[in-house]
Amino acid sequence: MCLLLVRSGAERDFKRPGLFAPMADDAVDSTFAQIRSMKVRGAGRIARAAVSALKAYCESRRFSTTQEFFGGLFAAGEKLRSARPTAVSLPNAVNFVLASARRTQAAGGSLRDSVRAVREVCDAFVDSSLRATKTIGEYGAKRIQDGDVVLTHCNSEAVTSVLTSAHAAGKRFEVIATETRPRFQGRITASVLANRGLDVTLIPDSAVRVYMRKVDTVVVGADAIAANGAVINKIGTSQVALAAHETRARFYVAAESYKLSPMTMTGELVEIEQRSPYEVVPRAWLEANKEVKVRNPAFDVTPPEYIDLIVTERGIFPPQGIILLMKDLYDQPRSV
Ligand code: RI2
Repeated sequence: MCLLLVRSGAERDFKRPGLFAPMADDAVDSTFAQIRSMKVRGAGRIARAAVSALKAYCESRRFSTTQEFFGGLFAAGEKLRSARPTAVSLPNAVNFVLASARRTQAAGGSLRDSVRAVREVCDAFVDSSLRATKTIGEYGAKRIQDGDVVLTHCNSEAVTSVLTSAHAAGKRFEVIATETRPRFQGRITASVLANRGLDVTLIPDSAVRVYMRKVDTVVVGADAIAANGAVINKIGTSQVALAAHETRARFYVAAESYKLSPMTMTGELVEIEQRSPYEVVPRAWLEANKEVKVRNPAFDVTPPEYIDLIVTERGIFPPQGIILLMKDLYDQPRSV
């Protein structure tokens, strides 16, 4: 798992205390680069990777003063937060650590205690994220029926947790996974589920409407959920939702509560990431067809009216009710 690669790097740095500032910067810079290039991808994984990089910052350097420690930490958080713009799990995770760090700083403890407190909050976030994925699996599995055909799009840990958990509970169902162009994350889903013994069929994205006639339930993940219950997820999700709506297939979203976007409570929009055209066509093709414009939005928005339920680790909500959870979690729009 990508996260483990990042974490093991961080742990290796910690075990070499003779290496100071450059290692700390390496951990943050390399995690930033891995998130940006999608070597580490998936909204939950990028959140945990960023927090693991903050922990690496704490562990791989000897700081002279608390001011130096906190200054570097806030700068690292700022950088990591900007690695990708759409998945709100990333700023929410970083803000969770930084908000706690601000409280620690205000309490005025020793440098040693401050570093330890921040490390502990990083561990707490990663643990709670992994537990949330497991809990979502248990809750969501109750909504999968024997004999169902379940379609999913892209690759979401929350979704694979639901499907794996339903399979482990002895339910017999078929999974259809879309390829998910242009980066083919559907192949990851298909291979992960097949390795766990599930019955999986991979289809091109363009075949979704053809297969939707036999689909009972769609389960997708989320990169961000807005205050009105709209779900921002991998490009193509809204087309899948439209096709599910046409055939009356159930449409579920599986997402940890840190995918809720608090900024949307005050009217801000979620930025949709535009990625390189070379993910869509080879460079040589574009050079030979210079007059063709290529656009590559990474995400789209599924309106709440196409969604039946959002499964979180804090319970299952209709999209119109997600605002209640959001208000519960975020007393102020920008803080966790
Ligand atoms: P989990 C992914 O984004 C997909 O859109 C996926 O549905 C979503 O994150 C949630 O994934 P990308 O990083 O957090 O592949 O459930 O662009 O794993």
